Amino acid sequence: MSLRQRFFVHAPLALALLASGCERAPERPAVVDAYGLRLETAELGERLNLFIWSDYMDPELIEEFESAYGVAVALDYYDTNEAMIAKLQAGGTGQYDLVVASDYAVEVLRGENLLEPLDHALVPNLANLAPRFREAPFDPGNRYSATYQWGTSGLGVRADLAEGGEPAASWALVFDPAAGVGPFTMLADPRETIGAALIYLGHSANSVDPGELAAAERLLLAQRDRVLTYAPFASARDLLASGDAVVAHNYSGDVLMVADEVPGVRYLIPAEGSVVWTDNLAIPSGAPHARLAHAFVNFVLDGNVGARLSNFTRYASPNDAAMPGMDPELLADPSVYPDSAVMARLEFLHDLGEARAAYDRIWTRLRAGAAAP
Ligand code: SPD
Repeated sequence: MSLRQRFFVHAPLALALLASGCERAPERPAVVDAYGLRLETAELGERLNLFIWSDYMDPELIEEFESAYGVAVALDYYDTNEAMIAKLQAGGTGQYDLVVASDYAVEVLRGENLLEPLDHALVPNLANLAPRFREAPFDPGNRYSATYQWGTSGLGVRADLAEGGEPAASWALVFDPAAGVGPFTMLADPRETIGAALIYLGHSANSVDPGELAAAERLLLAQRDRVLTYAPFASARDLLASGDAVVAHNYSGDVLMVADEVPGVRYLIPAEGSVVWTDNLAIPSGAPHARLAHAFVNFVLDGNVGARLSNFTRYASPNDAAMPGMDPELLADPSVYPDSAVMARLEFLHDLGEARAAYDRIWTRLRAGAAAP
């Protein structure tokens, strides 16, 4: 039975005013969903506002949710956690019902009281999450968030265009001029790019040590003239696909999307280490349709939906119940599910608290072309 068939909407929805214009629209029916949860008419609203990274949701799943709950889903996009956080800090919380925030961004938003607690009674499918995603350090017990997808950050390479043949998995491809194999892009993502420089220098991607940060800034400034562009993930993907970039710093799934189309593309996790991350569904404080948002979280955590989501995004699923429906090639791909030796070299980003300002200053100087003090 398809997911669509499993949902039961009490009656067809008739939202438009009757043609006469003076008669009342028929009462909108409540919904009892596939999980036996009832959403009263007043809780449904007409639209779920989802703030999410682009190319991160299968449009067919959106259509299924819309049809099952009789609502529209409006998607608004961002390229970085920092852009999303800035918008919520500037009063955007009342504009969105759901946001997809990375691990450290959940910490930032939570610390500023910008998130609503999750009502677990409305999200029974939380039980589908693998245990490690139920107890993530940034939100133990899923009090405010539920993991959506996870992945790593690394280098997409065009092995077919690289000077000198198959490139080695190393940050040297972008930081050491002698090891370069062609034009390259760096992510327009401050934590990722400053983190990559720190890791190449042998430091933690979460370093707040002023000396280590100064060294990372020097490395990035020395690199800057050789960077084709600081590209958001979608542009980095396109530049790799076109061959304008031979190396592109990017997130795993976005490289793997290109690899599905262009045979010469590989995804490399540098031997020096890299970043591993989770992206998580969370409800902003004051969300206009918080009940509907809970229904969407529960829908995404359905095993069948979770499998289709990962099959679309090419990212790893946190959902144990999704495993049987996942593309076997994806499950077997070490670029998607790295082995334990590679995982041991990866690091999650954390909220840096007061040291956020130091990272902001480095990023601003780097992008503005100003020299370090
Ligand atoms: N195509 C959407 C990719 C979203 C990747 N999120 C990465 C978060 C890294 N901190």
